[in-house]
Amino acid sequence: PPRYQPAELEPRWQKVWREQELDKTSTNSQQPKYYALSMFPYPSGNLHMGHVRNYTITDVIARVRRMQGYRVLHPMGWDAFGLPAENAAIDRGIHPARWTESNIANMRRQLQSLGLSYDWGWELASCQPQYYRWTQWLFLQMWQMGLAYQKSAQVNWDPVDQTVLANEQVDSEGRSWRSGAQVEQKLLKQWFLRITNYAEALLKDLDQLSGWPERVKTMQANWIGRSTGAYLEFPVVGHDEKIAVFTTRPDTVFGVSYLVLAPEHPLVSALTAPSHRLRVQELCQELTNLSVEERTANDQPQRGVPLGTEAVNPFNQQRAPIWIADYVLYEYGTGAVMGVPAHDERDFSFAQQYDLPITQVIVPPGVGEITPLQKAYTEPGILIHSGEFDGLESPITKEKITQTAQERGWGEQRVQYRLRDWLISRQRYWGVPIPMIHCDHCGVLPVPASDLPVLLPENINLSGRGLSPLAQLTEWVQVPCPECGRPARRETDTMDTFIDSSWYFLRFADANNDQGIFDPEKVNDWLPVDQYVGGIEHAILHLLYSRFITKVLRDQGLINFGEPFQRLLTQGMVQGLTYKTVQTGRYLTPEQVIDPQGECRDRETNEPVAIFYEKMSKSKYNGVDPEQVLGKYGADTARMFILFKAPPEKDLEWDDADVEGQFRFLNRVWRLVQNYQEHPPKNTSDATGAERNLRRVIHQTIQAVTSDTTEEYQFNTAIASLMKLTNELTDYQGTNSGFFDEGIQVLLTLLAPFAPHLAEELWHQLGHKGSIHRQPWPLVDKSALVVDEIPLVIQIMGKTRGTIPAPSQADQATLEQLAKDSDVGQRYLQNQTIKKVIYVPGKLLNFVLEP
Ligand code: ANZ
Ligand code: ZN
Repeated sequence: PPRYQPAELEPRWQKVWREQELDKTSTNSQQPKYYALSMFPYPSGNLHMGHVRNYTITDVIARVRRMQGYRVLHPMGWDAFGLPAENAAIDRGIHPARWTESNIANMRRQLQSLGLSYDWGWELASCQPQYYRWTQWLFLQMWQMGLAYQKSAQVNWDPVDQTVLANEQVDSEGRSWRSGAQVEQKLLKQWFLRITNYAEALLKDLDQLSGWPERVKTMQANWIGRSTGAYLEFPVVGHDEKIAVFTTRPDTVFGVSYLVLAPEHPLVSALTAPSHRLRVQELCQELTNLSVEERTANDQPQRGVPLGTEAVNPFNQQRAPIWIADYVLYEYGTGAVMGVPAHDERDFSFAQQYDLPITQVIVPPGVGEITPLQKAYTEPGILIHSGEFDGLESPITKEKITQTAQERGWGEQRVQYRLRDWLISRQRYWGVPIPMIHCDHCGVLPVPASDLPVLLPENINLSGRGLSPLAQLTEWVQVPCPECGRPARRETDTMDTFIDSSWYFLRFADANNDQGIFDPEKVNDWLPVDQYVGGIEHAILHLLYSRFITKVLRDQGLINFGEPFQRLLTQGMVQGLTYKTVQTGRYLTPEQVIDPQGECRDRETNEPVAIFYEKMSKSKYNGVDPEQVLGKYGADTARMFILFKAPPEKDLEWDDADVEGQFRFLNRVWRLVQNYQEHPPKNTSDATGAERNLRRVIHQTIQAVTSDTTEEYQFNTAIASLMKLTNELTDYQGTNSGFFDEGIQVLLTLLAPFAPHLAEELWHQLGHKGSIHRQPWPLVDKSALVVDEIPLVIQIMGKTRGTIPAPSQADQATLEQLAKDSDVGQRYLQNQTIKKVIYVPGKLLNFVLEP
């Protein structure tokens, strides 16, 4: 019999499938739709194991749905703009477009060798003019809706990549998500999208997303950061201006001992007394160059200076000095706070440092004022020193005080979000040009829609970093004003690439449309995405932006849904075996260590080496190249291993022995089918107990694999079920059986989404004509699942004493009698008084005896 040779049969079937257009998207509207989508990759040049895992998961889901009769949209494309292409151009003199094209070609070939069932007719790349034309169109729509605007702002400046970054792209330590550089602050005129208009909707609609991991929803909610509180105004002594603060604790307003403005606050200059001007200017200068993280770091004393003026607390007429300080941010709330040292930690340390009064206005119930106060009391309590509010409980007083402020014209209730508008300007070449024109006479104007796309010029000098490459291209920048015709200038910023990826899932539903962004009917038909699969690293950025753009297009009347992704699966990382020196923390290759099995040491320095699993990466020498695994075992084994090794959300530890194990399993299936062909069993019609048993395993497998691939996504247990069925069938070989044929057919059909090549090959060896991937998904015959006999566990006083075979349909009384009559019963129950019997149906009887 022929041997299992994936290297030969996999490319052969891939060719046949391509010729037969097996993966073409069905347009039969009689079928229910299913949209299965993986996050499209950045074309860096080569697939890594994380990609393989992501796309394999989605592929299995898509294949199962197809066999279940859905018309499935399962597309693939390229998130093709971005800095690496530009940096490659600078480093190696290749044009970003050529570099990107050749990377795409290579990665497409790699994807195809994995047997992923994409309809390549719907492929798109965000760097193609036929795509980014509509990204520009989308921008212009947002401009018209008042959602795109330009403003001067303190922005995050990445000194390595020489570009600004959105807040979302700076981590909690103030580093760039891409270059890792410490981000600086710069005042620049930039383009923004008004995502804050959608803060409430983005938060509220998270409730609809029952198919999303809780963790991701929590991350989004925290990012949006909704606080309810009060907006309160404090008059300033000797000035007409008032200082507005946002506070979540209006109940503490009688404890205000000072006010603080952010150094950037527009009132700082007007409210600074001449005697204080010098020190105020000094501190402002010092602070404006620091990032938020540096300004608010906890490991240093707070920096502040008084302005020399005072405000009046409208509630008790007390005067409060006005300060500026590092811990108040201009970007949040009103850029000013009321300092309540007794009840806020940062205010407490600030007051201690600068000797400001600390007045308790909330005390623990039944305890009273704490003297001396060692730290801020932030718990709820009873109000004191608070005039008409004395004796009330603090939580309910929040509203009372806000209401009082409202009645007397001092303030109002306010909802505040942490979310900021989305900064989309980038001073780089390889991105979508923002389609705007600056005219000295007419102002800022949109490029007329008929002039789209604004093409990226091909002839560009990318010699080094620095000024935006487009800004240096005078002949490209110069353009007649669309309004007055006089010489004007193109906008030279390009868009953040997260805009490209915030609408591609819509375009996939109508990828080749050259008349419009898409046909709304098609998008409303295919969307929302039924299953989206991708990395947890996109929990905030990409998913939030995509939800935002979807809502914008809905409000514009283009589409009829507000949430793009019904179900979201965030797959875990693929980790590789890592060697790292214990003291010096250097990563080593397996070749650089001795005795990797026992006590591991650096071959060169003899330093002890720690062995553990960590996310695969080049710099850690722990990566496994997909091409190598494919070359050795084939795509089917790689797919099986990845799905079998861990549930999809969990991290996966790469293990060569387990890869080998899956290869052996596929070989077992292969041999089973070869034997079956050589010695076909005779069909018998008498259904013996053993035969019914086989049929039950067959249908249990259908049931398990179906739910594991459509409901819970437990591909590992699905494969375990397939292994069990294979074993069962192998045990039956040589026996004549009426159910053996069914068993083989079911095994191959259920295996098809996981190991598509092997299943197809064996299917054809059995003489079938059409593709196994066009077979209907097997259905469970409920009657086959009925068990005649169950093993009933007998317990005495909770201790298992034995198991007896029992009819599955028998009632409790019958089972009790059976148990008493059994050997176990004879031994343990004779001459005993039974106090009660606990029955777990289908499983056990527990006899509780009188002592
Ligand atoms: C007085 C007060 C008393 C406060 C108290 C807290 C406790 P979240 O939950 O993040 O919304 N705050 C307001 N604007 C600020 C800014 N621009 N920079 C720094 N801090 C600012 O927090 C709201 C609280 O953070 C506000 O409530 C304010 O301090 C401070 F016992 O006001 B609170
Ligand atoms: Zn003009």
